[in-house]
Amino acid sequence: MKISTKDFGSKSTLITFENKSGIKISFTDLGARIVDLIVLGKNIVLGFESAQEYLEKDSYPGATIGRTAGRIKNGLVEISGKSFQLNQNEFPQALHGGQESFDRRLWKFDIFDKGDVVGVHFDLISPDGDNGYPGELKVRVTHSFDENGQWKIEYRAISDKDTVFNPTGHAYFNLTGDASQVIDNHKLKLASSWFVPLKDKSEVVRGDIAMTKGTDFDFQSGANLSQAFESSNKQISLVSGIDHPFLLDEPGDIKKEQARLSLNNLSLSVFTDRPSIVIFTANFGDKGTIFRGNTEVHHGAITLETQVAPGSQQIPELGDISLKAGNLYKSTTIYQLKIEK
Ligand code: FUC
Repeated sequence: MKISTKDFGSKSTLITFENKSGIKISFTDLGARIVDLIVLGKNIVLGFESAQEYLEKDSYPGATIGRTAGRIKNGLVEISGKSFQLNQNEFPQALHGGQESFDRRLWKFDIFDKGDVVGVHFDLISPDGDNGYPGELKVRVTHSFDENGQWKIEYRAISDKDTVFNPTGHAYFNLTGDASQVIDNHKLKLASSWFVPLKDKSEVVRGDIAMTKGTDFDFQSGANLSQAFESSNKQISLVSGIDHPFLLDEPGDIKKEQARLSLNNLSLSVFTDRPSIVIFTANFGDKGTIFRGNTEVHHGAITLETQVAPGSQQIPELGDISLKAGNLYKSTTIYQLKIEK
């Protein structure tokens, strides 16, 4: 495995690993994020060419999202019987941990080399009261990569006060390697019979859970994403694509393939111990962000964000995002690349 580092601007570093098959993956300490995933000559994650571009254009692509992924209605959480007001950066909601959050911070990093597996630990101390969240939270996100094309993300955190924590990774994938290509012919397979409907354009949850069966949210036996993009389903038109949490039928088993995204001979499988995957099909309309010279089209990428589904304040069945003082938070997600010969 080859390891290299270079200056990525704004005091950040780009760390690149290359395995024997020639697959390259790179990360930066700005946002503890993935920047590149280059396979078969294509860079299949959306990314920019400098830290400054992330800070100026959009700091979510590829980033570690925290403290809590997704939207929290009115930015209000109850923790051990007390109510806390979080930063309402998408007023009145709190989105992805509030303003200037994990995705915009410079994390400490430490590269390791175990031969067939290499990786980088990213560490951050989120102070007590950060964007309204109680407790000083020490977070470690470890990205590793191996000779078999496995990219693994491990999250660890500990707080000195009772708090909430529900991080995710926000990589946008486009298996053509080009954000100007719509992903409608990417095939998605997803082990989920249930999704969480949204209330309205505010994108907070409606309060119920719905079956995917018989709807265009059903990807259980695998279907092209055009199934959703051409759909007249009201939940899909509401956000002009998919921007919904899917609940996994058999959560908690890291050995089970929960999702698979594929195009031609390339596939990406998702393994996780989280109970849900939020899928966002980059419903950006004609916003046209430029990623490495390519102007992103509507539906120019897809995220597969593993987490507890946002909305657990309204729908407790979605899971528990509380983290008790002194308890260790642990979770793992794996993205496995496969090239069919
Ligand atoms: C996703 C979506 C949101 C938002 C953000 C950038 O996680 O759920 O709607 O647009 O990313």
